[in-house]
Amino acid sequence: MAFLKPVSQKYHGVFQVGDVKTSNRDLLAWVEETARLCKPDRIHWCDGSREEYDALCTQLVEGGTLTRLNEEKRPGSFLAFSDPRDVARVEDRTFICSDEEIDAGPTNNWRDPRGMRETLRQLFEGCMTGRTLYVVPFSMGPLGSDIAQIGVQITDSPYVAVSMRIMTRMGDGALKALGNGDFVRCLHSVGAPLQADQDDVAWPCNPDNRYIVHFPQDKSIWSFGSGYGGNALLGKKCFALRIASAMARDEGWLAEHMLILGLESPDGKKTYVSAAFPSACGKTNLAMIIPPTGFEDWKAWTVGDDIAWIKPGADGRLYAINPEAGFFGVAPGTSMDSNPAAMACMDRNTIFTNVALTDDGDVWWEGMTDAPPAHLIDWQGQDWTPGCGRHAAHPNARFTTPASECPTIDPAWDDPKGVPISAFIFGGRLSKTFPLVFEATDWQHGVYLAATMGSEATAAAENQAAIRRDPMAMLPFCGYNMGDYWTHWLEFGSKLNNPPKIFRVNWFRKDGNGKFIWPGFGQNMRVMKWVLDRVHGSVDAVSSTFGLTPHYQDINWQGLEFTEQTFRAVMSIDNTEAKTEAEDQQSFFDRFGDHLPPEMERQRQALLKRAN
Ligand code: O2Y
Ligand code: MN
Repeated sequence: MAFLKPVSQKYHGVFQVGDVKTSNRDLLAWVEETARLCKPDRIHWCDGSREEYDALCTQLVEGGTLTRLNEEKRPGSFLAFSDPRDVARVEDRTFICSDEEIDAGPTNNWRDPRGMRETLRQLFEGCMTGRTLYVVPFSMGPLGSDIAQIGVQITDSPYVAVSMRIMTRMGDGALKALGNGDFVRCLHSVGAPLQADQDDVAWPCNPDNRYIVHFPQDKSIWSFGSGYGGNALLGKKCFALRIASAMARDEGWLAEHMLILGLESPDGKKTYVSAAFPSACGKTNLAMIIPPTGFEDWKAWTVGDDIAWIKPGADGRLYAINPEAGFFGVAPGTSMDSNPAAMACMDRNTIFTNVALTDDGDVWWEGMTDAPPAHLIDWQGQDWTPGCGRHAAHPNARFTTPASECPTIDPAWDDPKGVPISAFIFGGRLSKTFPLVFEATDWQHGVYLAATMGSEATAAAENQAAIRRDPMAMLPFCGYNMGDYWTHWLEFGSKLNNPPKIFRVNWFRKDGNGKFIWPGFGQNMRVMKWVLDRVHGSVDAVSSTFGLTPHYQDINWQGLEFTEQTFRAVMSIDNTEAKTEAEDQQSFFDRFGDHLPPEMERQRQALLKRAN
């Protein structure tokens, strides 16, 4: 099995650093082919060891990409400032290259695979000159899990290599799990070759020439020009959602943009749920929820904060794994009040990106404390004082931290079997129309509720709140036609004997004065408890226009003053608004033409009928 090359031996014209511990011919051939195309100065096969991580971090500190934080305040932690032009995922530069445009669907940017391959070949030609090509083998999911998949990322960014060690099971273990098997090819370059004697910059990238490209048919990803987050850590959105959703359709499972949460009752019974929310709906807060007063003997356990891979088990239940091994969370707004577990995750061994640096070598961001420090270095490296009119941290600033550091991490989070899922929850951010919580009457109705969810966006023209649909929170992440994805959900559920119940929640309902009615955060546990009671059949529900809703007395109000009248306000349904909603859904459905499953329109007509 061992295919060993001694340190610093020449390997097809470039220096090979370290051992190659695989005999996987496809992998060796792909690395060779890529090295010929990208022309790096060196190749380094990542083994995933702590020593390698430390050495790469030291190299990044010496090169100016990372700043080592105060060892007493944040042991083992670093701060990176990105190029100000490279701060987030670039959806308009994200492409799905299926043979037929219709297979990408109306919600993706499609490009012809042949033309795109040619474009990419030209871009990647010589793009790693002067740099090291890192070969990063990784497992999405626990090593040896039937639900896990292996990927290999080739990158010229050491920042990406160290981040991949936090976010995935990276290195020798993944290579061993791969053996001679198949893997997802993830090719990444910051797109900034270095000419002889050219000094590097702290955050190399190529913002004018970014391409985040997916080829679902041959399970490969090519990413060029960005070193940031979802554009560059290819195991996350590119593989675990866009490529995996297409794999899941072909193989009969689900790859979803969902957190996984375990809720343990005082008698020790644990029930797992999986939940999808569009951005800015408090997904990480729910993944790490702290049960409030009135739930003293309850425990909440985090399995995952962003992505779930879900397969039917031999017992007919659905089992989910978190394919990731770390959290890549938004820092601004995270505080000891909003999410103490996330704060504890960041106590050590964390790489921060685009937050501010304090004078004593720690980090700060908006919302972390009530009062800001008197002086900071902001995310663009400039002096910052309160009231200077600029953000100290970029609004999309991130922390990258191992899941194992999380105080609420579930003991089964790394279990190769996964955890059994009893309910799916879908949420949006909507100030009106939708109640705090309601349950689908059956699987098909639940798929319709998930497909039509969304958040409010202000339509500039009319200054009116319109719903920006984000089906299953997968709009930017589904690797194929969203209409076919709904068909897959419908067929998937129809094969299950006892499918999980499906719920919609809305933490963001407002009153007549524009104030949020529901307190949110830890108080969401009260809604989750009702969800569990419905799953276990211990309470009945009331039929409504949108679905099944709770009785006031079936929610545990201990420790929260929330009158029946206020409950009625947060649960109220106006049939005129419901009718407007059903009518508004039509233009969204129309976009999918004959790829819209007829069941979706049947459900919409049924809603119209109930609203009338
Ligand atoms: O901005 C990025 O590059 C990352 S976006 C992201 C990161 C972690 C979890 N979710 C998301 C998302 O956009 O859903
Ligand atoms: Mn996400």
